Amino acid sequence: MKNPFSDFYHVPNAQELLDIAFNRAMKSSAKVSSNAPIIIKAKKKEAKRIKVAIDELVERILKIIKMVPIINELPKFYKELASLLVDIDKLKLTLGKLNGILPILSKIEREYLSKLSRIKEPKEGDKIRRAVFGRVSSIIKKQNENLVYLNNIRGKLKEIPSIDYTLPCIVCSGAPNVGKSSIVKQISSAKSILIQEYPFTTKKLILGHLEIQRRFDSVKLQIMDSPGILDRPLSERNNIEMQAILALRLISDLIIFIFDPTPACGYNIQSQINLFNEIKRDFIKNRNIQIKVVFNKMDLASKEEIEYLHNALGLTKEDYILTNALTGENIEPILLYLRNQFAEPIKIK
Ligand SMILES: Nc1nc2c(ncn2[C@@H]2O[C@H](COP(=O)(O)OP(=O)(O)OP(=O)(O)O)[C@@H](O)[C@H]2O)c(=O)[nH]1
Ligand SMILES: [Mg+2]
Repeated sequence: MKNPFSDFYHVPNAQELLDIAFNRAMKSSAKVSSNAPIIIKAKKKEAKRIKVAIDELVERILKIIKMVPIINELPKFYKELASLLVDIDKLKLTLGKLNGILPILSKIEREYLSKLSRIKEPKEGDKIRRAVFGRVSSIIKKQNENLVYLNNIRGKLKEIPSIDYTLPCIVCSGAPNVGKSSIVKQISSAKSILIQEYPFTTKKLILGHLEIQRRFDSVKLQIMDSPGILDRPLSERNNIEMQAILALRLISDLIIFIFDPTPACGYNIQSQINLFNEIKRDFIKNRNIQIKVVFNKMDLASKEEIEYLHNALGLTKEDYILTNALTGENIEPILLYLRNQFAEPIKIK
């Protein structure tokens, strides 16, 4: 499904909105016959300007409000992810405040058009239009904070990946800095992923794809890179870690769990094992999905470090894949594993 926020376009600030509306208003021209009395011409001209300005503002604000999907009606994954990225209550309140000014603008329009219809001198028309623009300006300027807020959260929401629910989704998970992004980069189309030597480089869910050839056809897999997760109680995890948990919980059809058997990542083996066990316990059981173990950084890992991890997890040599995600050495077994897993046509979810 397409990211429901993909049509959430740039939100103009108050000044931009006013400039657009007033410019259009001043460029508008009323239909009035050239030999009409000057007072009629003035009334028509200013009425048109007032209408164009206010209608433009109402229309643009309505468009902004409609651009934001109703969060409660979204599929669970998008709903929960949006709640992690933005304060939904604040978002609703902001939209409510913007919506609240629409009847006020319409009321001003009615009120001043009626005043305009009663003018006696052409120059009074100009005064009335200026008064309308003044009142409208102050109303819109009071909304500036709300408009800027919407434009800011838009940046975050637009980055949510578009998940195709009909294709399998493989989530790469593990502690921070173990090489998750490096592996996703090696095996998928996501080539511009940021890789750095410090933890929490990845702060959001990133989706790549991998095409698997089968006997008679091919299938596209979704490969998801996720932020690192720390071994700590769920309630203490931050919003970055919670995005990874969300992906494991709601969209994973298979999990690749990546260990760094060396001290390089900065998180000890026991904490990585605890995290692995938690994921197995909380996100694998009852869901009938597979978890594949990868020991990354094979170039740095000593024989003892690998053996220790291997024994601590109670695995056989066939149960895990040793990789060097930096060079791509031994990445092929991951691809082979995925090919085998999805050798059969996939049941649509
Ligand atoms: N020597 C070696 N370094 C690696 C290997 N894989 C990744 N690295 C390095 O480890 C660091 C972290 O790699 P990332 O791919 O960003 O790790 P990550 O798990 O995505 O990290 P976060 O997004 O911060 O959780 C980078 O400096 C990588 O170059 C490997 O197999 N060998
Ligand atoms: Mg990363």
